[in-house]
Amino acid sequence: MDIEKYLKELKSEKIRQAISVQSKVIQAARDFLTGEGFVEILPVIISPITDPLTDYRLRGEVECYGFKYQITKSMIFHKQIAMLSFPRIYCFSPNVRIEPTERKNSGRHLIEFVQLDLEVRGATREEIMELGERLFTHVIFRIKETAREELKYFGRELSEFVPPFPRISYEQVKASYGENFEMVLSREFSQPIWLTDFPIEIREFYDREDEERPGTLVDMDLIYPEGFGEALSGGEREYQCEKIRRRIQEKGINLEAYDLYLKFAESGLYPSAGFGFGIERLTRFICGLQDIGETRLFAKKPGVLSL
Ligand code: ASN
Repeated sequence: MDIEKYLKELKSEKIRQAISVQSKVIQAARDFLTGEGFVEILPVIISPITDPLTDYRLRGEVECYGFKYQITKSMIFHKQIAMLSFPRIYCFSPNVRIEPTERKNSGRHLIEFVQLDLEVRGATREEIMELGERLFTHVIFRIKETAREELKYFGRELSEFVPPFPRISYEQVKASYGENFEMVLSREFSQPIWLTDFPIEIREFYDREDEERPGTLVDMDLIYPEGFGEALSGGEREYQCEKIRRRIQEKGINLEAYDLYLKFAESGLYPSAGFGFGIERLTRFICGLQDIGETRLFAKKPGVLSL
């Protein structure tokens, strides 16, 4: 491990400026969500269940008292279950995703990161997208007011972001922009763009399938402009036990792995919708940084031993 690197990071003016922005982003988001009637819940770090995510991401597992716990990849299931307690929740949720080493220098991937994860009981995708737009514009507005010095340091002029943001479906985007559509889209637009209606094969089992258009999900990503890529990801959720069971099986996942979650679904979950906003990526976008490693202390890049 490169101790010199850490000493440099700890004393780096650039990283300190970025973290100062980040701390103001967190404050602004908290204020906004409190004003919207949300309750902040504390993060879950280990649990018998977590987001399956795609196969190439290895499983982070710990054994405690002979039980197998997974390290949280996202709090998706806990958010859904927490709807039984509160109608609107959010959490600054640390996630660990063991990304392939090839992503080491992508500028956008850390294996340990934090997402602002929220969920709203009974919400539609429309409502949650509108909330996402207001959250984003509120944070940007507040940062322009409270982080003038930091933005000056980065030479960053943030444009006016005016909702509603443009929308494009996955099908349209693939037809017009080809395989590398996310980056092409992100470079082409000057406003954030909503990417909607992902096909069922390329997402996990928990976002709701549109009954009128089988095979298409009622979900969305928000893509930053200026080539910064994905900002958030979310959607409406499957909440009926039978549908969840079928979706798990269609993914070729053993039902037993989600036995505990299915028990909650059997006893009744609310319909809900939500999303997760990556905090380091938001910091990277606001500061205009190429390297996400500069948005936090102790940043962990795929394949690199880090503190
Ligand atoms: N947080 C995301 C969501 O709410 C899920 C994820 O991060 N994989 O949909």
